[in-house]
Amino acid sequence: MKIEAVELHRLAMPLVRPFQTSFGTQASRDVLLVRVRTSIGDGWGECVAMAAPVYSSEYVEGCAAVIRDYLAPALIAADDVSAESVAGILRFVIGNRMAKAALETAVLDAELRFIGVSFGEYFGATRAEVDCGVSVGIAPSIDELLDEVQSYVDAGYRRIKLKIKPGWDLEPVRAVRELIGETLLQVDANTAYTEADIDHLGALDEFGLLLIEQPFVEEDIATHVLLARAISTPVCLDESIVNAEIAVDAITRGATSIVNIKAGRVGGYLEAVRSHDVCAELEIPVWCGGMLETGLGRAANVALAALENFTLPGDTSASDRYFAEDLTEPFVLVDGRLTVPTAPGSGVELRQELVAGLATRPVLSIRSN
Ligand code: SMG
Ligand code: MG
Repeated sequence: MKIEAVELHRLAMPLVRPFQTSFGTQASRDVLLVRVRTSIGDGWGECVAMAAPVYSSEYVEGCAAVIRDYLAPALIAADDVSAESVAGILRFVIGNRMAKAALETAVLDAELRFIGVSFGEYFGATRAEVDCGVSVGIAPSIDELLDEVQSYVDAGYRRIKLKIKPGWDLEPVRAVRELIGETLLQVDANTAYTEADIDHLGALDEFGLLLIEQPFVEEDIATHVLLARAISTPVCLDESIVNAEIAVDAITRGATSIVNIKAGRVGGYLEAVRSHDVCAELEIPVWCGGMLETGLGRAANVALAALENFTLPGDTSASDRYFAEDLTEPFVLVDGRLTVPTAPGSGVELRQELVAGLATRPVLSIRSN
């Protein structure tokens, strides 16, 4: 296909409740959507970067700038583009994986809509529904945390993930474990700890957690190896895993025995599928992470999570966990699961009146000059 134009849409989506992690609190999602206009039709992708560079070095304004100034012009200049060729065309730009992923997803959406194939079919999904977990932010008090967790258990979520940080770890985990009994439970530190905390983190072992996610900074594989040797709770990497090769390296070094896969973090769904495949070869289970996506990004995540080796429930929660009104038909939890869309491409349609109504900037259209 030929890419005729790339449009950037910026929206503000209020969250149903503020989400606090070890790196800060957000009350609203600063959403960047990308539409590609191509010779075979349009496609949409969602950029997962946060408003500020606090989860990763990428952030929304930076993604919009690198797409506008480098990535979109390169795609528009290419004679022939397919989803498979996007990564190669954009390789001259270092990093910026979340920005690249949004574009690749939009191109894939256009391509698959044209040939009538869904994301799930294209990725190799082996199930029609996926088990869902929910990520629970740091709360103002243990009582409020327990109320929130109970509401998710009542809604049917199959796994609870607690955000932790120094000063908010053993006590909330103990209280939640007592509340939820045998329900699957895991924790996510978003890099808030250091090597000096290894003994302290060992105290989590008594709670029978599925895993502890990313306790140390993303570049530090070595300290994760030390922790994995010191404690019985499985260590799982998120921020550190930026592509399939890094996943293999971290696994073979003993830093991670379960992997969180986020397509945006690894540069797109094609690389996410490759990451899934290499982990499967090494018999390492994976699960699908989340970045507070709208229904557009959620549709693709649910399709990814339907691959064989996604054996643990993902951070693929229902629309009402995040937003009062989603940008697509809402994803609704049924028996703790979400259904994989089967229509071509992402399989969902954006509610254009909402996309326009929630806009925070005019649409930016990048075309050849
Ligand atoms: O999409 O349900 C979701 C959020 C899941 O906790 C979640 N994501 O480190 O895994 C993670 C975080 C990153 C985003 S926090 C604002
Ligand atoms: Mg995480």
